[in-house]
Amino acid sequence: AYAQSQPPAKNVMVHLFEWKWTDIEAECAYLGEKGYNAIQVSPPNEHAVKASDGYPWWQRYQPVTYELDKSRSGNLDQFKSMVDTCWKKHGVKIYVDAIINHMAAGDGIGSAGTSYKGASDYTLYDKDSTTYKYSNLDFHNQCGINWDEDVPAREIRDCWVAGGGLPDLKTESDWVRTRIIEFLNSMINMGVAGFRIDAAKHMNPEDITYIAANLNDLRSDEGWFYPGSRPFIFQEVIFGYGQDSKPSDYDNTVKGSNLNVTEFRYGTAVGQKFRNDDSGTISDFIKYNFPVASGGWGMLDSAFSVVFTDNHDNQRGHGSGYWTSEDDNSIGGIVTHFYDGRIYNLANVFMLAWPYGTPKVMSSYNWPRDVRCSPSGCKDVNDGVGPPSDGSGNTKNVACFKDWVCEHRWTSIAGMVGFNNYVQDAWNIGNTWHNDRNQIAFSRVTPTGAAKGFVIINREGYDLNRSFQTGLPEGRYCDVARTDYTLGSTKCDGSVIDVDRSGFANIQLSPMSASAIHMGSLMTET
Ligand code: LM2
Ligand code: CA
Repeated sequence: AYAQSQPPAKNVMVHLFEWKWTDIEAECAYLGEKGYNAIQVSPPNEHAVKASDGYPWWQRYQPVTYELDKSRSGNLDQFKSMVDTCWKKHGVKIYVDAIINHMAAGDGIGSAGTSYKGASDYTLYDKDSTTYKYSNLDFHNQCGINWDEDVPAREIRDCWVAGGGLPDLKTESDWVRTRIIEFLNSMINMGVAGFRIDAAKHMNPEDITYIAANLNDLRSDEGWFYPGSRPFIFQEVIFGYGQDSKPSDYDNTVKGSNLNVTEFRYGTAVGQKFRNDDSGTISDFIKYNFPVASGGWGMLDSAFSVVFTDNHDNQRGHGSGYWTSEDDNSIGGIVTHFYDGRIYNLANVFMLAWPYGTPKVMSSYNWPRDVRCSPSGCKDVNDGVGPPSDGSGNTKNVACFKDWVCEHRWTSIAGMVGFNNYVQDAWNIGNTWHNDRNQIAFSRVTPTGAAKGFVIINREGYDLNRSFQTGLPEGRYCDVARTDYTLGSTKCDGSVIDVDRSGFANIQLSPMSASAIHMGSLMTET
């Protein structure tokens, strides 16, 4: 008999940015096997088509209708099939990126062929032979946000975002709220399990709370979710100094379920420490008590936070990201992203090992970065480039490790998802060690003091050879940060770590690498 414990919970999501539904459906077998809990998918409803801008990724942040018929990721049947297969066959949930603050700018024809007129005429959908529309009555007056000053909440929430370009919906009105609730419920009824609320900072918290309270429970017919399950909601609120619309306005609880918030300050801290910017090193996480359950370092409580190293915006200088130089392409603002290679890999190992928030792994595609600086600042002139395509806006199939970066399949990152699952109830840290610079180690420990996992990160240009107290029971463990390990397997095709009777293990780590073992990677009892 093996002493493996069952994973008490799954908590990690991955953002498959701009993937097609068919590719996601196929990927769910892998995601399920590695222990991923959920996928954030790109906006599934009809969106603007910006041919003259080369079909940028951001066209999908301009909704035209609430029909799911034809987005760049695919059609309705493909969407439904993905939702169905991912959950029922592989236990992986789908979270939809919901764009409900605004509609498409200007006039045009959407991805499913529907024509629209900016801020005055959008045919949302037809139901029961009634046509539902947004007219000019449904939008706030155009005004732009002046980010150069201390910005009042009203301006952030009622003015038009993206340089004053995106018609801002009156989310305080019954008509608009009802349309949004119908839109989100239509997806819940297909089996969708949650939503990222895009631009939440640009809506009043009461509007989001109202919408959340009126969403259906998740599907609970045969094979779906537990009756009474509520959708998982996380609101995109980018913290900004001097801005009077802030993360702590949004960490509400509705019908017993927490409305989460994207905690951008987490990615900033992790980026700075791992990149060694801001004169800090990764030992600071231990020395200065990086938050565990409750807040710290200015961050919200863990139970309300969705955390990530980078997202689709800041990895290209949008959102909270910014470029600082054109000489060194690796300085992509304050966050770390795939371009940083091993640094990025280790930052994700840390995120998936440390007990704070709901982690989100970014899965990107490559694009030809070209950062140019002028006195007014730096910008990647290719920051709009869409996913790998045929040149006419049709997305290619995913091929990992080529055009598609697939960070979620990197050995350490994928292995740490299982680690994260197996240490869920060990929400504290113990056996901490650091070298005062860029080497750290810690155990994940339950409230009664039992260790469930142990991790070491060596972000130095030299080896780390040392005997560590892991706190774990004696046995042979598969090192999931260095091995493609199948949870539950008695085989480890890679690196094995032996823990002795008193919990010690001799560990040898090469430069820029990590080691991690947990109760789910215990292969044999001795
Ligand atoms: C978000 N969070 O609050 C998304 O994470 C972000 O990716 C979205 O902006 C934004 N909200 C609105 O949903 C992206 C992109 C913008 C782009 C918008 C709309 O970062 O650059 O704006 O989508 O497509 C684009 C143009 C901009 C233009 C605007 C309106 O880049 O120059 O402004 O459309 O035509 C005049
Ligand atoms: Ca708004």
